Amino acid sequence: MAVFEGTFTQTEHLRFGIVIARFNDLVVEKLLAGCQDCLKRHGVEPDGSQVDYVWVPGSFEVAMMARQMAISHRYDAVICLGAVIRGQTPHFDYVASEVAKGIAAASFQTGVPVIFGVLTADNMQQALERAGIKSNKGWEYALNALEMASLMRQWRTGVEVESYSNNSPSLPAASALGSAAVSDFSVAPEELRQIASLKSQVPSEEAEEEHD
Ligand code: INI
Repeated sequence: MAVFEGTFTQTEHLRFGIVIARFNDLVVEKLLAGCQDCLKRHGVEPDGSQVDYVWVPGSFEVAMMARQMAISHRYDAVICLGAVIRGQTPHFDYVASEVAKGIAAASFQTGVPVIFGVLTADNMQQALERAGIKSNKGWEYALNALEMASLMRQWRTGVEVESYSNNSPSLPAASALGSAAVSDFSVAPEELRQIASLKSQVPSEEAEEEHD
């Protein structure tokens, strides 16, 4: 039996990207502060090399940027921060629905955890209550990112160990190597380089035939 579960303690090698929407800045800056506080308390220095920040105009733009960051494979998790507050027009519904769909797609398509840290609220009071007055959702979003980042590292390591142990003690199965294509966004560039290097060590069928 194998159990995969994220931890919150081994954070020194984790990298995070944070996308922040400027719209409703009063709320979003508090979410960001909560997020940074949580990272710091778990050993990730918010002003250090483990965290990058990208600012966008509003929540509508968040998902596109989050996807770019995820595709870059520089980050173990991407955190999206924004606040969508209901107004007098249907604009709220369009923005809220598009950002939710976009963030889910970015995560699903890339295999990188993309945390949905966009608050939706009926009014400013409700939003502020969730951004520091009662609790700070930004703190929770960072916690979710830490857990998912750690889980994905474990998952990748576990899968690699499995493909090694099922076959030759020194080389993974050729079928396992062949399954990782360059177009597969769930494989990090570093892993692809390792796979390419391992592939070059596996004798090709033609080369083996020549020796027969
Ligand atoms: N952007 C938000 O982040 N929150 C909102 O509540 C909001 N509303 O309601 O208008 C909002 N609109 C801007 C939108 O995200 C885009 O930046 C804009 O439409 C340009 O594409």
